[in-house]
Amino acid sequence: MSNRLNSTPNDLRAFWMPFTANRQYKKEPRLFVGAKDMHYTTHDGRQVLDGTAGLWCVNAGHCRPLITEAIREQAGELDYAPAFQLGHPKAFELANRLIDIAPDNMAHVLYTNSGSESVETALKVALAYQRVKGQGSRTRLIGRERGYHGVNFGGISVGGIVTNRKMFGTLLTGVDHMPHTHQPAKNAFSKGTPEHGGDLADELERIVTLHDASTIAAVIVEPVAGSTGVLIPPKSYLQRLRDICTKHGILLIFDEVITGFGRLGTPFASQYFDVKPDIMVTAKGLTNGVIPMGAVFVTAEIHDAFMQGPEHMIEFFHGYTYSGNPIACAAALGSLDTYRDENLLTRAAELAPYWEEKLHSLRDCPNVIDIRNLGLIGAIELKPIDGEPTKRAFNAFLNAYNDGLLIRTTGDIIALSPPLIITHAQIDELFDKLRKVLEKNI
Ligand code: PXG
Repeated sequence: MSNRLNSTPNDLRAFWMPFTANRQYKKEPRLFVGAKDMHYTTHDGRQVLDGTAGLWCVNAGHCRPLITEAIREQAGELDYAPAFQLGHPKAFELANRLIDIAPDNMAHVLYTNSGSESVETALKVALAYQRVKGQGSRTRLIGRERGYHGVNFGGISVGGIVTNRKMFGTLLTGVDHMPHTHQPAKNAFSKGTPEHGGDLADELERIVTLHDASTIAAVIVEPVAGSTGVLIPPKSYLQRLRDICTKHGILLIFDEVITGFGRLGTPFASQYFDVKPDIMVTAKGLTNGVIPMGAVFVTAEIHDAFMQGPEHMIEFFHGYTYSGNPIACAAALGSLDTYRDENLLTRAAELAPYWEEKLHSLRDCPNVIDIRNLGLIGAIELKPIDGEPTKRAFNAFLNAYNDGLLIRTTGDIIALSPPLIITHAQIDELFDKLRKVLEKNI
């Protein structure tokens, strides 16, 4: 038993924080104690404009009444129901509501508790699908360099961010990676989808030729890569991936954890690009980030392939204690109601031209080597300080935080993804603040 007498309530040591510079943080802590709509309140009583929707998840803004009420009510009515062999009404209602806004080939939903679990679920569905279809030799999974698919073993195996992979041994076997699509020499300062690089999709053909299609189960990509520092797919790239997958009987998985729920001005990126995956991975905006939850969408063809054998038998040996947790479902329904009532799933399309103009106006700031955008996403790539990679962007993050603006940084890239309720005046405020930070940060 821990000796409680040794701990003090405000001691920061016990919590080993995720993806955090723990030693720096604990010397100079940054805590949020409240939030409303577009703003956080810090422990020292300051307002911080949320330029990142938390971690790309608070799409409707903070502490929205329909969501908080739904959670409160559900907690008092049905707190938990076993997820296996039993159910509760909201899990079914939510699945139907999700299918209503999904790309029209999506027919069924599996629940998870995070983006990482959604990725693992999607990869397992893909492998098992090939097997139930009698194509058990299709075991390979293809990801992409610089891809981010969460932090679990399947996700880091198909992912392509070296810092997230290198400490963890051999990972999943039978995984290959397509090249990333970042070509700053050709595409720097592109507005929207870049002109060059659609042909990089043909690298998938090369990989298929190397391994043979009969060994490949699925390809997984983020339609817009987020965590790596925002890489917008070049024109025609996603359609070409789709065509190659279709030609070779390979499943295409879109990881829509950050693009899902309105980020590009359509409910999902699939609809924005008019490219349909076979499996779609989501989380984050599903519950507005308020309760951990993810959802994996699959086509009828995939689902139906499993529905065979004796009816009393479990068709797919997978699921979590908290799959479709009642309070999570209530939070998701409250989020969908909010998105619907305020037209938030399409609002980014209206804001995108103004957002793009203001974002690209920072081009003349010191050390800016690229700016990219799509929907309500923006990225500003900075020239690294010689010998101290990541420091310039981290300094910008600290300065912005101290000046009342929340930004995200990865490497030397600043990523922006505000709640979809942001106003034009708040877009002005965000970029005015950021300009001051960049001008100071040389
Ligand atoms: N897939 C994608 C595409 C993601 O962006 C995950 C899976 C994993 O989700 P969970 O819920 O397990 O974290 C993500 C998560 C950032 C940032 O600042 C991005 C994520 C998480 C935290 C920070 O870019 N993406």
